[in-house]
Order: sequence, then structure tokens, then C-alpha cells
Amino acid sequence: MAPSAISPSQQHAQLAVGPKKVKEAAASVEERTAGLTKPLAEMLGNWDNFSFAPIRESTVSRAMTRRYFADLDTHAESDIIIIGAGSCGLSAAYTLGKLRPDLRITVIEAGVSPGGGAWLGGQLFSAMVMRKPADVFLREVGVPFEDEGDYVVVKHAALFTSTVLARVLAMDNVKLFNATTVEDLITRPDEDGETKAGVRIAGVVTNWTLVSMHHDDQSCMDPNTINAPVIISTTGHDGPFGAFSVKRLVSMKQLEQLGGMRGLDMQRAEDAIVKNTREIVPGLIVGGMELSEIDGANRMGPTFGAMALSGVKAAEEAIRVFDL
Ligand code: 48N
Repeated sequence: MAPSAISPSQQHAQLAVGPKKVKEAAASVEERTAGLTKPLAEMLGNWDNFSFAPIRESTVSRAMTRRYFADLDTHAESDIIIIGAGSCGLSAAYTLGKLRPDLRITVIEAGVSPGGGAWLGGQLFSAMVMRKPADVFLREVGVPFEDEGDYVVVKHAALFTSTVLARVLAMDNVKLFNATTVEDLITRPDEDGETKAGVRIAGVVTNWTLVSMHHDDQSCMDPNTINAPVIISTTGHDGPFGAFSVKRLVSMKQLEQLGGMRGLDMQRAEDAIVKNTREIVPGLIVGGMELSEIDGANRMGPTFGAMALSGVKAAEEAIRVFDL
């Protein structure tokens, strides 16, 4: 029997991809690289003389450190700080960046990777469900989805999170400090006595997260500070890092106690979180699942529309301070 006319790898490719015909003789270079921009297309197949432009290691260090510390210097005085870059915090940052490009927005995220719980749907499944009208936010940001009537489905949660994150990071007035933990809140006496507690939140106290995680086994690792007249806290429901600001308000006796997140009830949970996103004490707005810890709202489980729209509402509440 004549040896097979196609190579073992082509035979495998045939098996691996089902009935698709293995490409006949290689197409022309243009056909093979169609869809790439010309400079990249010209790189394919021309690696023999390939080389990067020259560099000295210190140049890389300076390129990183100059920017980081210039940003830290600039953002030491911010207009609005968002604690937590989960789906709610990122939606708030997007909305603020769009509505008020004149304001200096600082996002502080404890994780190395921002996004919080929005990289996957429920139980590590990839699709993300949002109930209408949250599709309005998806259209605003440019996240494709499948319309299922009363709800929509983003084919992978990471498509939502990475798209919002990309939009936020591209904004000139928004700076993300990830791998950075808010360890405390800056407070001032509330002169005009708006609250019985008499406290106004005036900024955050931060440390690199890997430092924050070792206060028990290292000493004298004091934090840094960032001042701002408005803080939006979206640190999620109670967990190792979650519900930070509301738990801190209790420990500094600005809140009697937490209301404790209730059991799962999708129908009730999402409306409550969006409608009740608000300023808890002067200067501190709470949104997303952190709010459920104050109000004792139900949790909603693997549906994310309330997170996005709570972020939009938190942004609106924050801007109100600057429009007064
Ligand atoms: O995703 P999360 O946890 O919080 P939200 O409110 O943006 O979204 C909540 C959502 O993911 C759900 O929990 C869904 C809807 N499920 C509900 C349910 O019923 O189970 O993001 C919070 C972010 C995280 O990235 C944390 O790392 C970060 O906040 N964070 C902090 N960042 C800085 N300093 C801190 N002290 C801090 N604490 C938390």
C-alpha cells in the first residue's frame, strides 16, 4: 500500500480538527498571513536575522520605577479612591473616568491580578450571566453577549473583566495600584456633625499586599497614605480580604455592627445592592457585595449585573460630592 500522501502530523491534524480538510500545498505568504498587520506579517518566516533593539538593564529599571513613583507622588492627593478592583470597583472606575476625566481617580487592589470574583461565572464555570438591564453597561463598554430575553450571557467572564479593565487602564485620569492593600482609613472629625459618629473619611492607608500579609511575623513595616475627599469601597463580601471598610467602621466604632449578608435570593439581592449603593459615613461610599455586609442584603450568587450597575451608581454618588 503506497505510503500515505500526507505526513503523520497532518494525519493527526485531520483527526484533531475533525473533517476539516488539511490545507493543500502551502498558500502564498500573503494568504498565510492575511489578517495580520503588514509589519507583523513580514516577521513571519524571517527569524534568521531577527534581533531586538539594544538595551541596558538599568534602563528597564528606570522605565518602571520612574513611572511608578511619579504616579505614587501624583496620586498621593487624589479626588476619588476606589478600594477593590472587582466587577463593582472597575465599573465605578470606568464610569468615573468617562464622566469626569478632570478628576484624579486612584484604584487600589490587593490582588496582583485585578478583577476580584469576576474572572469566572459560578462554580468555576466560564460563562457570566447578567440580568437586564445590565446589558446597557455591556453595550457601553463594548462587551459582546448572547441575548437570552430577560438576561444576557457573556461567553467568558474574563471577556467582561478584561474589557472593562482594559478600558479603565487606558484612561489618562485613572491609575491602578494593584498588589496594594488598603490597611486602614484616614479619618477627620466631621465638623458639620452630619453623622452621630462625627467622622469623615479623608483617604486610605496602604501597604504592598505582600507586606500586609506579614505584619504578624515582621515588625516596623509602616504603611503609606493617599488623601482624597471621597472613597468608594467595593471590597466584596466578608472573606480574608473582603468587606474591609465596613468591618473597619465597626472596629473604629463608627458603625454599631454589620447586618450580615443573607442567604441567596437572586430576585431580591440585585435590586437591593444597586438601589442602596450609597454614602455610609461622610466621604465613604460602599457598593457591590461589601454593601450586603452592612445592609444584611441577600447574596445573588453567580449573576453580575448588580455589580456593574452598583459601580455605576457609586460613581454617580461620588460625583455628587464634586458637583455640590
Ligand atoms: O469581586 P469582589 O469580591 O467584589 P465585588 O463587589 O466587586 O463583586 C462581587 C462579586 O464578585 C460576587 O461576589 C458575586 C456577584 N457573587 C455573589 C454571591 O452571592 O456570591 O472584588 C473585591 C476586590 C477583590 O479584588 C479584592 O482583592 C479587593 O477587592 N480587596 C481589596 N483591595 C485593596 N484593599 C483591601 N483592603 C481589599 N479588600 C478586598
